[in-house]
Amino acid sequence: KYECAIFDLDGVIVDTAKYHYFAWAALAKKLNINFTIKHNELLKGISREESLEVLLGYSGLINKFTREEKNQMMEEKNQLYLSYIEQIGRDELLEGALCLLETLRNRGVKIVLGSASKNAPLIMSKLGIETYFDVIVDGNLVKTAKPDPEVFIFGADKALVPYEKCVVFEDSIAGIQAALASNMFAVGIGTKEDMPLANEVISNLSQFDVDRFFC
Ligand code: B16
Ligand code: MG
Repeated sequence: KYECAIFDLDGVIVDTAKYHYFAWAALAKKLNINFTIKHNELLKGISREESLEVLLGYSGLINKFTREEKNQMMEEKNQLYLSYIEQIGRDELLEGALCLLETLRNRGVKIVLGSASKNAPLIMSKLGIETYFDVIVDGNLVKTAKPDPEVFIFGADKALVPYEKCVVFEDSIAGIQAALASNMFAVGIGTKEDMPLANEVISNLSQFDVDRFFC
């Protein structure tokens, strides 16, 4: 059986992945870049800096901008994202999230956050869910973003749990790759089509069979 559950935040616990998409789409529109929800799949889970590079790469514009201009674009995207999440409340928690956190806590399972987002602390405090987590690792604490395993390795180390005893819940291709590279069990939240490498895929956390994995 497993001992630790590691949760991604955006798109797994809270319905914020759509706000990242809306904010990148607004920037893409301004730059005349064709950017659809399918293009957005590759931006999920990766850092803000890398997301911008992928977005600009979709148009071949990658080398056209100075560092300063790129920083400005990221700032603009983040401000728009922040405006979307300003009003966020518990009604934006994704199906099954709170119930699973409660169940795992009652069973004494270690609960870790492994998010790429620098805004994770703000979202967690707005939702009032920090208390569920034994360890919180976010985009402010890691040097190398997913698909690098650093975020999950760091979280498991802080929780003092061996990597092979961890189950990771992820909604992104990069996150699934990071979990597998950490030798952890990777549960995709979404569709098999979007996350073909996941050990298993469920549509939301209410579908997770706790008894199969945790005592
Ligand atoms: P920020 P997660 C990730 O969060 C998002 O999936 C990804 O779209 C975003 O670019 C990244 O955080 C960085 O977010 O701009 O807020 O620092 O899914 O790992 O919880
Ligand atoms: Mg995510």
